[in-house]
Amino acid sequence: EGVGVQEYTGVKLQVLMDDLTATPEAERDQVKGVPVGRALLAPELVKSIAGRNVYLVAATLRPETMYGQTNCFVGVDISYGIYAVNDKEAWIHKLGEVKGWDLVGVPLKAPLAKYDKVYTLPMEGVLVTKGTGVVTSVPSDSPDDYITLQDLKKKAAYYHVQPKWVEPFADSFPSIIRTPNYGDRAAETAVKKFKINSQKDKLQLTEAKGEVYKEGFYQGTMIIGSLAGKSVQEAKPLIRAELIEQGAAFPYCE
Ligand code: A2H
Repeated sequence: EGVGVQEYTGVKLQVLMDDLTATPEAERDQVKGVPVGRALLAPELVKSIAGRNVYLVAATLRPETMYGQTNCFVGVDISYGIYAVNDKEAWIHKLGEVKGWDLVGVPLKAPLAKYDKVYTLPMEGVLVTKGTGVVTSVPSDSPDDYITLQDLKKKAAYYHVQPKWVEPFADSFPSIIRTPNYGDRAAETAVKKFKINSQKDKLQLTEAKGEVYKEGFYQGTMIIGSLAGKSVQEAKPLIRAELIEQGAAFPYCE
């Protein structure tokens, strides 16, 4: 990690624009009289992104866990910019802006994930100052992701999410790393061990995160994908390189 520089991987989750178009307006939920979810289709925005592939970019420290993605998290009150880029250039020309609320329910294709389609969902602790403000979710190996997904399942109406965005993923997510002390679903084991009831249990979550990270990184073995059987330490840089090679990710430092 060196002198205060974090080496993240920027993972590109592609917005499934066609599926987005098919969403009936009537399915949108309301918060204080304002419709929420999937306003990425606002007409002026559609015009400015016409013909482009649109991605949500998530910064992760665990590229080897991308097989276990079940959804993506955003902060509902964060403003996200939409920028035009290509592989060689970044243009300082903003196409538009969306509130996190308007990304909730947006369908995505996540690289290496077992699902053809995952959804963008709300998370309370997303920091506007870290990475891209987009967190890809791996409930098998991240206690934050696991407990947030369970919260959304239990309180779908409260969080303004549709059950179909959550239920198919919340229990049947794949195991991707085997660990000697925490099993194949290290995050779930840790959430139980530290008696974590919701995403608001910050202190226990910090402890759980540390434990799961150590256990997975130092003692974990991949049980899925092209590097099944290899240790997490061996697999991590190789899977990162594979994602970058495919054009599904890029190195991201801050
Ligand atoms: B990690 P660090 Cl499987 N706000 O990716 C809150 N959290 C954020 C964020 C933001 N704006 N941007 C990134 N993150 C999360 C995978 C993962 C992560 C696993 C296990 C642990 C883990 C799947 N989610 O992180 O403070 C992202 O989640 C444990 C901390 O820079 C990213 O990696 O160390 C991690 O936090 C970066 O946090």
